[in-house]
Amino acid sequence: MSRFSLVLLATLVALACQNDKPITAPPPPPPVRTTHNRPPHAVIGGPYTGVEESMIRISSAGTTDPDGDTLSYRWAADDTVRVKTGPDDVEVGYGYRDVMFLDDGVYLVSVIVTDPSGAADTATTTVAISNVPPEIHNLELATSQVVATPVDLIVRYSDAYLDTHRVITRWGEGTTDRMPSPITWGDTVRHTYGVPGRYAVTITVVDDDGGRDSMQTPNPIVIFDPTAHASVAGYETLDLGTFGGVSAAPADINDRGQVVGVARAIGAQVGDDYGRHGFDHAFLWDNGVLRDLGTLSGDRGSEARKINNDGIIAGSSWWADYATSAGTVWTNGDAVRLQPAPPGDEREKAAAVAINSAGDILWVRSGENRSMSDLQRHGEASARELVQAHSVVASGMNDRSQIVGDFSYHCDGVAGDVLIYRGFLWDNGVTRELSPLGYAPFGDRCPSVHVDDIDQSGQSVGFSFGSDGADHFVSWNGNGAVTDLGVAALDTVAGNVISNPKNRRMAINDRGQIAGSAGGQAFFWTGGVARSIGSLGAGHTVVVDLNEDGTVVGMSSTANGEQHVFVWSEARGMIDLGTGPQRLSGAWATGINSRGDVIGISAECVRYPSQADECRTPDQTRATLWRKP
Ligand SMILES: [Ca+2]
Ligand SMILES: [Ca+2]
Ligand SMILES: [Ca+2]
Ligand SMILES: [Ca+2]
Repeated sequence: MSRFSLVLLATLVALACQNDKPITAPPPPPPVRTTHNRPPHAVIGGPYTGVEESMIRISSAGTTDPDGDTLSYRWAADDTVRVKTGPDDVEVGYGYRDVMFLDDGVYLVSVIVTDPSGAADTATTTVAISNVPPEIHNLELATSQVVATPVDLIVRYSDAYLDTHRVITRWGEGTTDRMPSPITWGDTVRHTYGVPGRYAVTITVVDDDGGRDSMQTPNPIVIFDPTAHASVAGYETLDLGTFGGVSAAPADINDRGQVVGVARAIGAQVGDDYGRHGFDHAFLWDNGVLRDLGTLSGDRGSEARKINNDGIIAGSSWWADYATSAGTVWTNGDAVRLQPAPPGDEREKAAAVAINSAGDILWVRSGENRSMSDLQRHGEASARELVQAHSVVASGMNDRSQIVGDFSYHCDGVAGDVLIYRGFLWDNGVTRELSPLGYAPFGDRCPSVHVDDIDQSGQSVGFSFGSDGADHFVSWNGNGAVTDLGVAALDTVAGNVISNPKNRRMAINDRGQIAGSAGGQAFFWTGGVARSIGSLGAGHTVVVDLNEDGTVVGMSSTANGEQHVFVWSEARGMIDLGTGPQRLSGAWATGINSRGDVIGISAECVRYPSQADECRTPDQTRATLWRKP
C-alpha cells in the first residue's frame, strides 16, 4: 500500500468515527502519482449556538496545508432538509460559510478541505439550534354576531417555516378548540355560540417543539338573539333583521311606521371581492315584514334612503361598490332609474337627500371632486340641475319643494382646491343666497356657510362663521336674512380641532322649533331662546332630528362608556332609549316620525384610544326600531 493510500484510508476512518451520521463526502479523488504532496489540515470553529431560521457564520479559519497549497473548501451537514449550507460549488481560499438552520436541533456541520493533488481533510463541529416560539401579531373578531351563527376569528402569527402548529381557542363559554393549523402565518378559526352573552376569547398558538404564544382578542364578542323584544321607557324595541347577511341599517321612517334602509344579502354573488359578504340591498320594512326591494336590472347592490307617506321610496342602485350608482325610485315595488344616466367617464354616486309629500325628490350626485344637486318632480323620469356652481350640495326640501343647500365659490386668498361654500335657498327656479353672519377666519372676507334643513314656511337653519371668527348656529328667514343663535363649539378630540361634520347638525320643524348640536353640546331653540338638552351622563350629545311635536332624537354617551339613543322634549326632558333589544353597547339614531317612532342602528361601541368621546363608526350594524305603543 502506498503512503498516499494509507493517508486516504486514515482520513476515511477518521471521517467515519467523527460523526454519528454520515456526511456527504466528495467521491474519492483519483489516485495521483506523487510522493511529495502532504495533505491539508482542516480546522472548523465552534461549537456554535443559535435560533431557528437564523444564519450562523461558521469559520474555517486556521486551516493549513503543509505544502502551502491553495485549498478548496466544501461544506456539508448531517441534515440536508433543515440545514441549508449554501452553494454546492467548491470555494477556493479559506474563510467561512453562512449556514441557515430551519428548525431547532443539534446539527453536525463539516468542512472538507482538498488540495490540488486531491489530498483531503475534514473537520466537523456541532451547532445547537433552539426553537423560537410562534408570535401572534393580531386577532380579528367581529364585535357582535347573531346566536347560532358561525363566528370567524382570524389569527395572524409567524414562526419558523418548517414548524407545524395547533391553534387553541378558548371561546369564553367553557369550550376549547384545538385545531391543527396548516398555514404557518395565519389561519381562521370558526365557532358557533349557542347562548347569547358577552364572551372574551383567547387564542394560543403552539408549535411542534413546545413554543407557544397567547393573546386575547382586542374586543369581546356579543352574541345576541335577533328575535328578542324589549321595552324601554314605554317604547317597544325590535331588530328589523337582515337578508341573511351580517349587517343592516335603517335610513328613514314615514308617519305610517314604514322603514327603508339597506340590509346585507349573503351568497348573492360569488367569484369577486363581494362574494364573502354578499351585496347590500334596499329594504322596506312594513309591520314586521322585511322586504328586499331588489336593484335596477343588471345591478347587484342597492340602498333605500327616503320614503314619503305615500310609500314612494328613493335610493340608489349599483353594479359594484367602486362603480357609478344610479338614482333609483321604487313605486309599488318597481325600481326605475333616474334619467339621464350619469356620464360614463365620471364615477358618480347618486343619493336621495329628501322626498316630500308631493313625491318630488331631491338628489345629490357626488363625483370624485364635486357634487351636483338635482330636483326630480313627481312622475318625471329625469331631474334638473338646481344651481350653477362648481359644486352644489343640497341638504333639505319642504313640501313646497323649496330647497336649501351649499354652493362652492372661489374666494381670493384661499389657496388651492379647497372648496368653500355659501348657502342658497332655491324656490321654483329662483335662487337666493342665505346671508352669512360674517367671514371665516381663513380668508379675508370669505363667508363659509353650511345649511342643514328647511321648514314649510321657508325658514332654514345651519351654521355660519361670525365676524368673531367662530362658527355659529344660525337660522334664516324666507328672504335669506340671518339670525345668530350662538357660538357652535368646535368638535375636538384631546384638545385638537377635528373636522367632523357628521356631529354638527341643525334641524327645524314646522312650528319653528330648532334643535342642533356641535362639539358634543346639544340645544333646543324656541322663539329664539336656547335651552341645553344635556346628556345621558358623559356630556357628549349629538342631535339627529326633531319631529313636529318638538321631540328631538339623537345619541349621547353614558357614564359607563356606552352610547345610547335618546329622545328629548320640553315636557319630558331627556329619555334614555338604550341601545336596542340586542343589548349591544352602542346605538346611533337615524330618524324619527311624527308619531315619535325612532329608528337607528345598534352595534358594539368601540372607541379609539385617541377619540375616547366617540364610538367608532361600526362596519356591522343591526337595524333597530323603537316603536311607540
Ligand atoms: Ca498538500
Ligand atoms: Ca421549531
Ligand atoms: Ca418555532
Ligand atoms: Ca419543528
